[in-house]
Amino acid sequence: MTDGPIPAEPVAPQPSLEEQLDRAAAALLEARSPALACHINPDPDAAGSMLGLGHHLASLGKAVVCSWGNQPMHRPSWLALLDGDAFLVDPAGFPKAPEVMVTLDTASPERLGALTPNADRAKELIVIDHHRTNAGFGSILVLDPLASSTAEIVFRLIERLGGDLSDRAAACLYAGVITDTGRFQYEATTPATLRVAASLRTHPFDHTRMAQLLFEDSPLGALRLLGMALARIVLVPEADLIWTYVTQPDLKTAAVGPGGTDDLIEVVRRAREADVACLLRQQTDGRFKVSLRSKGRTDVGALAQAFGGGGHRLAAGFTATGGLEDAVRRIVAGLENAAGTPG
Ligand SMILES: [Mn+2]
Repeated sequence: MTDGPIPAEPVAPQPSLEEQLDRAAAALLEARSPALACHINPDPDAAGSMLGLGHHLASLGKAVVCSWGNQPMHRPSWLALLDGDAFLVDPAGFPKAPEVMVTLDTASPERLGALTPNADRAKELIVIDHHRTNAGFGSILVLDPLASSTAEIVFRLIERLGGDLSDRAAACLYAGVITDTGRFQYEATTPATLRVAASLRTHPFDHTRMAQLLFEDSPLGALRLLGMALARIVLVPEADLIWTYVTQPDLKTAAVGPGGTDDLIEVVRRAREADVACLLRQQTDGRFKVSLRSKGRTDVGALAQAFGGGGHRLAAGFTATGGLEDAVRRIVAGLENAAGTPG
């Protein structure tokens, strides 16, 4: 039975989204010192939606703190674009029991890492997210699985909060939107997304420099590592899959640090011959972190969920526990089963 077809989960729009946005805005307008957190190892949507909201709340006179639950916090090079030094604190400096806490782009409390207990103790917990896998938590849930990015939802929240959007807040949200839409390429990019982006772009931040720092700022080692991963790429036609991997020794050879493997999947997924691209990256504990991408025919979100992970329909991931070969075997079996399922 465990090898049976993976059911596709219906994506239901939140019927009370507008109401929840209103409730979130009201709670934030009441709050004196809102505490904002995003998921561990933040991407630009996580950090950008957090700091964008942070800048705006600060401009409304709030004492804002922002953090994420990695210890130590590694600050990616693009973080400087978001200008958040005034609010960013280590998890240890984050309020233990915030009056009002907001989580951004965080699909489950566990994704808060070291800040999970703080969320448990928060009096009001506002959850702003667009992950379909978010089962719902917090006291005010602003979940829109159809939104391109959490930043797009924050833009709508800021409209309700009132006040002028600052250039800094606009830059933060724009970083989130362009990253999570793959520069307006992915399925979730709607006319509404483009209108939000157009509105953000009326602010005079340097979007060209932002795009360079977000998408074209690879250290040489990351390109060497890409070369290794591409050299060993495998096509599995019966599963409509192309896959490759990188190991910890590869990272040493290429002198690549944390985050240096984040863009590899974006190149692997370009292969014409397969719908699904898979990259397995060995972590320091030996386990492989699996990234999955589909061009549209496969629900890799459902596949990742079946393996204890999560994500979106066309972009998802999980952590494999049984080693490289076992993981690939299970992915191939899962894809072959899914292909045999009508619809
Ligand atoms: Mn996101």
